Amino acid sequence: MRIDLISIFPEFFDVLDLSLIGKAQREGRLAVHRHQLRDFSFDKHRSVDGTPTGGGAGMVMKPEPWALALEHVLTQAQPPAQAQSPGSEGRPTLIIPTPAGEVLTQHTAQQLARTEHLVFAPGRFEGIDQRLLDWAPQHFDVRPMSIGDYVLNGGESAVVVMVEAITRLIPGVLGNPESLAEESHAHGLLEYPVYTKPARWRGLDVPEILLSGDHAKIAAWRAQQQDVRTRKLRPDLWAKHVVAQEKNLT
Ligand code: 6GU
Repeated sequence: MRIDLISIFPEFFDVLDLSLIGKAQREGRLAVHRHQLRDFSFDKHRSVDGTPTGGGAGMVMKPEPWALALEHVLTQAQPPAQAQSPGSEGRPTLIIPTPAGEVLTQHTAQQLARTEHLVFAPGRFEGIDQRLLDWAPQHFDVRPMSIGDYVLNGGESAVVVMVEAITRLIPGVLGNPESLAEESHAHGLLEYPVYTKPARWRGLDVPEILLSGDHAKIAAWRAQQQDVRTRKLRPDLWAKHVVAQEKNLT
């Protein structure tokens, strides 16, 4: 997978060189390219923002530096000779982080993990001029995306979250692929509680069933714990799960 990150703070993404995502890059499963948005602004101050037309607070990002940066990414990623026509398969996906976007879910992350090329365009200030979003579908599958119902100062930290959620699902990135099947949200439920040695710690015991060696009973207990936890902590997920189960039975 190729990932391009365009920002006025490209250093923000240095954390992606750490841990499993850094390892995936070194192993060639993933190529992350960072771009300084200001390199595509050519006025004296390399400015990327302007006052909102029509008035109002804050600043709005100009569309032209973004368009030039995105065109640069397109030419880097696909030599012009092989350029694909608009509407064809294999267009890169352009993710625009915004609290006004579709909220990222495990399902979306799984879908995005199967794409060849992701481009992230995190804005700062009050956001990017709407015309950039109106122009971009000529070249990209555009997806405005949020990571939850709260507001961040800029999209960069949301990009780090999204890249981590997506890239860990690429085959070979995670050490133990079995953890993917069992973790929270993989099947619409929260994960069961986990324990390690010692069996008794500060007067607290590991549930006895986990020491029984009876794998069927342990699996049943864990499934029941997932139900209990999800019902209690995430009634919204539980309601969806119940509906999905009813559909499967009929
Ligand atoms: Cl993607 N960006 C910003 N600025 N705030 C957010 C967000 C994104 N997702 C939740 N809040």
